[in-house]
Amino acid sequence: MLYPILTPSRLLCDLSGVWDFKLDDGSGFAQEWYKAPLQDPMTMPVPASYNDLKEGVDFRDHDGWVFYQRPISLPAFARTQRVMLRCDAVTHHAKVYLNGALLCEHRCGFLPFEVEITDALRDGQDNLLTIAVDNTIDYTTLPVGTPGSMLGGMTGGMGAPGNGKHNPNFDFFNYAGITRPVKIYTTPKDYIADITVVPEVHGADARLLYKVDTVGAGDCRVEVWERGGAKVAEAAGPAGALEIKNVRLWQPLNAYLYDIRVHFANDVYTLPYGVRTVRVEGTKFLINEKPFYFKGYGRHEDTFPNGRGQNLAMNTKDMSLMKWQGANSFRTSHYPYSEEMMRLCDEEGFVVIDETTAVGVNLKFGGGANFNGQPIGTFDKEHGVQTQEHHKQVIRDLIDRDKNHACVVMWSIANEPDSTGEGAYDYFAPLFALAHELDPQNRPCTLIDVQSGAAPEADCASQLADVICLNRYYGWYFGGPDLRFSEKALRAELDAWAKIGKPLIFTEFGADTVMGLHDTTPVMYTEEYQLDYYKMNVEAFDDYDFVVGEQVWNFADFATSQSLLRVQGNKKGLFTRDRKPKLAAHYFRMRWTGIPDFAYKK
Ligand code: BDP
Repeated sequence: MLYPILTPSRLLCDLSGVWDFKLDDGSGFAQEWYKAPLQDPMTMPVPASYNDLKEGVDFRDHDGWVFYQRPISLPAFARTQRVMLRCDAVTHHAKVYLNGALLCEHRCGFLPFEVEITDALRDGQDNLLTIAVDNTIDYTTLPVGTPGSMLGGMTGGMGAPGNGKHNPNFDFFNYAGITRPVKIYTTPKDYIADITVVPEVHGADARLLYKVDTVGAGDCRVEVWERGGAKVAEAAGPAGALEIKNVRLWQPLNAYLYDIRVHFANDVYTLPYGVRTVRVEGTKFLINEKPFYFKGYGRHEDTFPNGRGQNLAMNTKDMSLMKWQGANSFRTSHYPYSEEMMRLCDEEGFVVIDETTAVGVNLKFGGGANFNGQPIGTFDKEHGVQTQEHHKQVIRDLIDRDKNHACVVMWSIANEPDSTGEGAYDYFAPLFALAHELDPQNRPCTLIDVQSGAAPEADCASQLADVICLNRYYGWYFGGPDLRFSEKALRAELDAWAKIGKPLIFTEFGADTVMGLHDTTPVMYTEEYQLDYYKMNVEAFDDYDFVVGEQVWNFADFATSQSLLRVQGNKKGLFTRDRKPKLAAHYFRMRWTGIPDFAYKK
């Protein structure tokens, strides 16, 4: 799916602004709120999560539907073209109405969808656009939630179950709303529907294999331009090869992007494109055929008061802070990030592990889920999660959106699923196969492995993942505060994974730390303990050649549901939520600026 841009043939209008808004009181659909202007609406900015923007726990924790509304109109000349309405992200389930009629419905709160509105728009008057949004999470959704009537879930045993609400089976606040922009864009009637480009590098030169999906009649021409410079390659036809002599590669932290300009009939579209290769060989992760070392973070799209709402300024600030520390990569934990962020990573040379919305596919959290007192297996056909088909759809849509990004070097199929549970292999094997089949670049795929204590052989990640990615909390949830004991256990586990013969990245390790808590004896939650915790962990990583990366959990403190372990949110950030560094942020700055991006472990 193409990112909407202004081109000589396409118009683009951003509908960001203040919309009318109302929480559903249970009568919204029965009374057809989408057919007329909302009665007594509140104001609400788009894009943003709504939760932190008005006061009161009932508002913040609203469970169910809300309605957003605004008038839209277009000048008649725009309607001589094909007019599309595009929502970049509506969390989690959207119903879109124009003038009272349902245009489309979409599930998945972190990926775009669009619908043609050329014929639905009324000329010469305002049109009433309503977007109803549902934040419900349960055993059929990704992320997974626990129905309020059920026991279990991440907050299981802490008072939440039984309250009639849907509780997250994951550790971040269930922010909701229209979290990324809503846009109208136009195309000619004969148009470019999609572009796919696959890089091959041969010595000093590159060949880009391209395919243009088109609708209608016309000739297709593709050109490659240097930024602000010369045309370096061109080809005709909807599929073919573009030959670039003396190619300038996209390198981590040293990005170079070409502009690929596609012409079809009267349509024109420009795709920024970085040329680089990615593959796994033995226990190495190769970018441009050189062994890469991942330094960086698991993150969240989480700021105050936007919630998960797009925050372009913070994206730029975060990138700057990560570069200041010598980081070169992050994972889009635990959902696809905005397209603006992905484009920024292409521009800035930041390496990304791109994750689906599959978090919480694990009913062992919080002591385990149960049904009438009987333990439930995560993949139990009757009572377990019912997410596999939706999971496939999310993988399709993610790859469709992000397939051309140079920054994306690996797909993460899920975060901390029950990969040792009965039925895990049968659940995940088709998903890995699908991702490999759909990705035109056939990037490596992984799943992010939960600390379960099981042997690697008993974990389907050891068979399915091209790169082993571990979330490990030795010295925190396991063994804390005894760091010496924890270190032994960490090293024992690394010895076991060494036998699998694949590269390994620590995609999470961390300790909650409240900024400003200090002690001469490093006790848990102090900045000194966080520092000692990290030193112990990375010293162990350095002793294992097949460990090819360290991504700290988390870049910044972030909002979560309330529980006994969360002090106004998760405090594992190296930065506070307003991006002030804790002691350990300075430590990693020293460490990472001393570690080369390539050939750290030869
Ligand atoms: C892991 C999860 C992550 C949590 C983290 C933690 O992947 O989402 O926030 O642990 O407990 O289980 O801080």
